[in-house]
Amino acid sequence: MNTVDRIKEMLETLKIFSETSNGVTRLPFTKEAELAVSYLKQKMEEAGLEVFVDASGAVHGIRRGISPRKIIIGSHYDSVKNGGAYDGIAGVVCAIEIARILKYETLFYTLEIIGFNDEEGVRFGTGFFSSKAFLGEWDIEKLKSQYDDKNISIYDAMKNWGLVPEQLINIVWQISKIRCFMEIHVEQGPVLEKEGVDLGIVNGIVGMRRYSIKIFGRADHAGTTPMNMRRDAMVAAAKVIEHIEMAAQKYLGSVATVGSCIVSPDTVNTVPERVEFSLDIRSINDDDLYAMEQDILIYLECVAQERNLTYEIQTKLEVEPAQMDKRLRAYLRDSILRLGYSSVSLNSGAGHDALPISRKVPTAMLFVPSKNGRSHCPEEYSKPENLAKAVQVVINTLKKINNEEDINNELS
Ligand code: HGY
Ligand code: MN
Ligand code: MN
Repeated sequence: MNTVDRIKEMLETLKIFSETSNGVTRLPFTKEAELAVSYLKQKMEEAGLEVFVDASGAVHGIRRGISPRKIIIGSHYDSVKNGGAYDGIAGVVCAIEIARILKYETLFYTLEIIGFNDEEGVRFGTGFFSSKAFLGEWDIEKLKSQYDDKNISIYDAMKNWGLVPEQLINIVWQISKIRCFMEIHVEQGPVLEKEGVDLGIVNGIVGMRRYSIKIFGRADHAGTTPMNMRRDAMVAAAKVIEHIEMAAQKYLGSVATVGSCIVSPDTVNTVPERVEFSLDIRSINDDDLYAMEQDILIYLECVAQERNLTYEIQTKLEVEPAQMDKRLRAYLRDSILRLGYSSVSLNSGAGHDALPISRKVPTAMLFVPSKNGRSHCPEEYSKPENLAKAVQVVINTLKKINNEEDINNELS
């Protein structure tokens, strides 16, 4: 069996671990996640790695090198709801394949493969759970303040899954012990396919901010309440959501999405008293991110005052835009050229574990083309042949890093 076949087989198997048959739904701290983790553990062991699951639910495979300093390669194993079979998990599978190919090679750096947990943030509206845990950005109070739609906190979901939230503190990375982090990921957009290239080298990743916005009005009879006497939370939310689209269009390259919306009492003949909706805004430019946020919040305040409504905003996620490591990008480009593959450099409109990690660790991302640019849907697809090319490029890059001049100085 070759690399392409093994990637195909692992992805075909992993997509079974899903709550839904229409696309993949594998949310954190669920049965599906547990099945995926045990399969990943088995594949990591077959690749000759020492395997463990950490307090965040991330699964690790380690190959000790001459030095305890490590090179980490990985991506996330969770998915969105009714998502695709490649987002995140394809990067984990490629990382395992890299370890398998290098099974009998002793490298200078220790190689660590990681399947990150809850990068998407779909269940609790947050995001980058494991990667933020490695950076020491969670505390017990935060874990207890974020809830899913069944009112289960991250803290309780972790405990129900057999984890000990208090042990998150023990998995915080010693940054000096890490040489770099690399992530292979499907592009999730149309650029690479349109350019007709094999791979994409990521320059920068957009900054992201996520909020939960609740608007409170008053429930009234839909038939007897005159239009000028209503405090209709739904009409207000509709006006704000339309303004959100307009605000995003002002800042070229920025985007804003309202992906979920809950109305109550949610009945056909009652004026809505409460609307809760999500807001996800992104830009490669941090100033635009801030300007968009202010633009939207000021408009929300105006609508609330005009219509005698109240509102609450909870910030769920805030990550600045990031540039990938120059030297690693050069290594990737050199490996691609020597292998005779084609590539372009591009920014990522999608968030990745590489985004928070790159703030503290030299980080690089390698993209693989997405068919029709589609992602976060059952139609998501990337060719295993291109994933195999990414594996080869990262292996060659790993070897370059392991033969860097300062290592030779260290060894001499
Ligand atoms: O939302 C994103 O961009 C990523 O899929 N987590
Ligand atoms: Mn992803
Ligand atoms: Mn995603």
